[in-house]
Amino acid sequence: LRPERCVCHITASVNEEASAKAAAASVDNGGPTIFDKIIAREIPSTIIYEDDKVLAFRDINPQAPVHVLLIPKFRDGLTQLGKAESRHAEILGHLLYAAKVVAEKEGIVDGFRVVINNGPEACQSVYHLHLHILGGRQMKWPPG
Ligand code: TR5
Repeated sequence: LRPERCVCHITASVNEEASAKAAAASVDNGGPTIFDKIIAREIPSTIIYEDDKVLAFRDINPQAPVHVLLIPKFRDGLTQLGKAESRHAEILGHLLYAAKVVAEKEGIVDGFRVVINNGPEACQSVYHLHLHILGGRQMKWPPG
């Protein structure tokens, strides 16, 4: 492993190392992301929940038996949590409530974790705000 090149996850997994490099190289340019194509059903994903404001689908590279991404359907400038403004308070609250609904649907409501990676130092790789909902195994603390 080359920590100086792999700034995000120190891992032996080729897939995860590739993901970490991609995250380190990602920038918030405000442009469309792969999640726009998922919302538009232009590329396949396993959607497990949606309402008029949010969409939840399985992460393509799961880090736990249950790993769901929950996103606002209308990004409205929310490329990352650090860009939130007061007008986003309602959707941010709705996302947290929807995370609990998803956890219930997935049968993990008694033990789950919600993660938001914000910016390169936190390994954010897709600049459309998203909550990771993880569960189905014993979590560790502190996170990596
Ligand atoms: O690193 P951050 O916090 O930005 O999380 C982005 C997440 O998006 C990662 O956990 C990726 O595994 C996930 N991801 C990336 C793609 C993708 C996906 N999840 C579902 N489906 C996906 N497709 C079709 N394409 C991706 N590039």
